Amino acid sequence: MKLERVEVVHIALPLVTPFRTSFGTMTTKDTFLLHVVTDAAEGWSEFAADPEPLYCSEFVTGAEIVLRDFLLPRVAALPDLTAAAVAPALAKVKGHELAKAALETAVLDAELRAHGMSLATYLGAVRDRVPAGVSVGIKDSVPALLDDVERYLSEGYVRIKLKIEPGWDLHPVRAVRERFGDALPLQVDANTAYTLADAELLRGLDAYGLLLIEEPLEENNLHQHALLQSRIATPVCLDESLHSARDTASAIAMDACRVVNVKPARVGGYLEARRIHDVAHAHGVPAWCGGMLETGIGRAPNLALAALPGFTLPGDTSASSRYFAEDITEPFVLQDGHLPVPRTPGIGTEPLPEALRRFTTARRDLYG
Ligand code: OSB
Ligand code: MG
Repeated sequence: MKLERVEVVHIALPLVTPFRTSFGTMTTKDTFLLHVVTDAAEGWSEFAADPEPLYCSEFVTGAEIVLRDFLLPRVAALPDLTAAAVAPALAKVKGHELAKAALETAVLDAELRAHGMSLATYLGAVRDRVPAGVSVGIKDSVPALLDDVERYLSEGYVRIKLKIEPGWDLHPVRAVRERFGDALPLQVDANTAYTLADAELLRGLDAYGLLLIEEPLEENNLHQHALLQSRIATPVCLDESLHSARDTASAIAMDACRVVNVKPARVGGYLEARRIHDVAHAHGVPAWCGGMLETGIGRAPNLALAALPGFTLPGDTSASSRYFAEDITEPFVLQDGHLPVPRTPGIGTEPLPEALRRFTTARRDLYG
């Protein structure tokens, strides 16, 4: 393929409910889509990070500049553009995995459309629907949390993840266990909010039979996560600290994690995400597909990934209605606790032009 044109489409979609984590509160999904035009087909992707660098170091304004000035010129210079050629062409640019992932995914969407193949088939999906978990934000009170969890369970979600932070950890977990029972698949996500000095407090979570505790300590500190794992029974799961298959291999070898959260954006795209899946699967380490409150453009390819055999735990791939009253694609609807794996060519969805127009805040040509 040959790259002909690339545009960014900035969008802002109100969330149905504010989403509070240990790093901040989101009320709007504010990001950009990448629209790639090649001589063979067109492709779409969604940049996964936020306007502020609070979950990770990347952010919306910065990513647009990185794409325009450093990533697109390298990809445009490729004599034969394929998705597999994107990461090698970008390897000399340090970091910026989420921006790289957006570019690789849009190219992959175009390439697969040109071949009439779905991303699920390309990645090796073995399921046509995937169980859906839901990530529940920090609330002002335990009764408000219990109401939220009750509503999600009545909608059919098969696993609950509670966001935690110092001051909002043992108490809400105990309340959810007491109300909904020991059989409820339950896990927590601290988004780096604790230190090793909190090990005894975190050990208190062992009493509640959690599936895992996600990213309790600072990003990239595999050593301290391994020390924590040696002191608690709850399996440690890494999110922010895993940027590649190599990181994942190191973390598993060090016993810094016993579960892997795979977010394609965080690791530079679906090709590296597939390799992380393979590393985890080969070690018998359970994996699941994380999320970044994506619109349908980011959600569709995550569902394809989540259908691989090593994704043995339900992911954060929730239905569109958990996030938005109206999405920019056909919505993904929960059915019997599951979401369907898209099976049409490419990522398996595209923006609905009229909805996209209404949620668009700016459009700019980045190339061509
Ligand atoms: O840490 O998994 C996280 C959302 C935004 C940024 C980071 C995270 C999350 C979530 C929600 O937990 C996942 C989702 O429902 O998309
Ligand atoms: Mg997380």
